[in-house]
Amino acid sequence: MALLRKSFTQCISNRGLDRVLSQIRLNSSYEIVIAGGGSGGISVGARLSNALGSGKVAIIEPSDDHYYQPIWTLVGAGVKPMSSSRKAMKDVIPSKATWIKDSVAKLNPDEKSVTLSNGDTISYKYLVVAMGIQLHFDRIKGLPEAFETPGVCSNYSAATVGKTLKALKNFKEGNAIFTFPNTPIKCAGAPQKIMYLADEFFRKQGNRDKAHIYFNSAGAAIFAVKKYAEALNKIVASRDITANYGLNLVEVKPDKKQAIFAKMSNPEEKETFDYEMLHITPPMAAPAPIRDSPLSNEAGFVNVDSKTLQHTKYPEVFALGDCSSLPTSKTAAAVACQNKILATNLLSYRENQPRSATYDGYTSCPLITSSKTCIMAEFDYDLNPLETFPVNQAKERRTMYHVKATGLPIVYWNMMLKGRWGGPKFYRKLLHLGMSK
Ligand code: FAD
Ligand code: UQ1
Repeated sequence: MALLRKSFTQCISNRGLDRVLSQIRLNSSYEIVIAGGGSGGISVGARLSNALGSGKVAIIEPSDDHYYQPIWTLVGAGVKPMSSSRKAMKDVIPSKATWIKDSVAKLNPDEKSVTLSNGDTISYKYLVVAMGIQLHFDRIKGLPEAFETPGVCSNYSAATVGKTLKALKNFKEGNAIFTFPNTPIKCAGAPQKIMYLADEFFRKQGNRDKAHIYFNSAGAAIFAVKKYAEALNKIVASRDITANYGLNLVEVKPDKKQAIFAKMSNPEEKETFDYEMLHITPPMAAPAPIRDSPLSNEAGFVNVDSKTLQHTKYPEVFALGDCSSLPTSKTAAAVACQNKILATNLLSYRENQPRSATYDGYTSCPLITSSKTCIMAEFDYDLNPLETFPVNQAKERRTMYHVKATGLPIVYWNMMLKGRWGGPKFYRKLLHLGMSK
């Protein structure tokens, strides 16, 4: 025993603790490794493991919970409970896939491996990157601490969405400000959806006349697609909301209840607003392991072909969702289409066949305008509307609200995460029989 201890100590001192530990770390290998178990990772993981059987696909995901983030707009306004957005990760990991419960620390595409945060190395033949987009509350001075104070909230994270309803209920009078940052974000409609729900909430609460509602956006317009922007501008005007463009939130001073915005035209120039309620959409960026890897483009996102979803330099790597360079609006609806196209193309590539599936940039943003109505925006890479239903979807509709609030969660949990929902294209074709869509 003494001899064993002596040689072990000697071994450590000779080689260094790190090297000894690295030799007892796991080095496993899977045919397909998926980095991230969110909407993209689980849906594409289900398709691939259904096609290839057990033991071929591994999903690397650190979280215990999987969230259906699109419902957080309604959770924030108190229309749906938080529990409706959450399932245990173990219950959504596809039964034929292996769950590696850790996070990716480093992507090594030249070695066809990833390094986990515990130091293990996982090798792959094919890699799917589905790590989402990272929230950066820390890039606003005074945050995240200001979330501890009254009135400051955000629907964008599981930790802060519960504060939105509190802020709405406690609102007496003053400014209610809804921000939009100067970076790419997921669901570009969400910063204003909660504003329309707040307007309705204050009307019901009886203090709408005491509220001044501001949409302070670093962007230049209410929405990127003209057809829907025109409808939304009318709603903003009819609800007595003030929209300010080119204003980027840079600091929150909770002691004075002030929000400080820099002008996009001249960031040195600042404008200060008093607030009673401040709903923050934070700046966002690609996750650090992607930004720091050779897989990223200049903006930090995984550089994939916009039609095939295959990496432009590493053909065994594919990406989908918010972490990808795909030049469309980052939504779960887009991921619905992308997961089918990615799985088809990866399986073709694996069989040395041409990549036959082509992505047109389909994305959708159900713009909730009250707890009963919704404008169902759907569009492609060229910002042309690509609507599923044979009605004018720029109109506020009750039917679309029910599609969003009741129908789509059912589709998400029961079909998309099981690899059986590739977006509404089939229904669009069916409902537009005889028309060009
Ligand atoms: P995510 O679903 O965010 O998943 C990323 C996963 O990667 C996470 O599970 C994360 O834990 C994991 N991960 C991160 N880093 C690592 C790492 N280093 N290693 C391993 N795993 C990692 N979309 C719509 O279609 N309609 C809507 O109405 C809508 N509304 C929204 C409202 C809000 C408030 C929010 C926040 C989002 C909304 N979205 C909506 C957007 C939608 O949720 C996202 O676009 C979608 O979830 C993107 O899927 P993803 O797989 O790319 O990323
Ligand atoms: C969609 O397919 C989808 O996937 C389940 C969503 O998930 C969040 C959506 O929000 C939307 C809008 C779509 C598109 C589907 C229809 C019927 C418009």
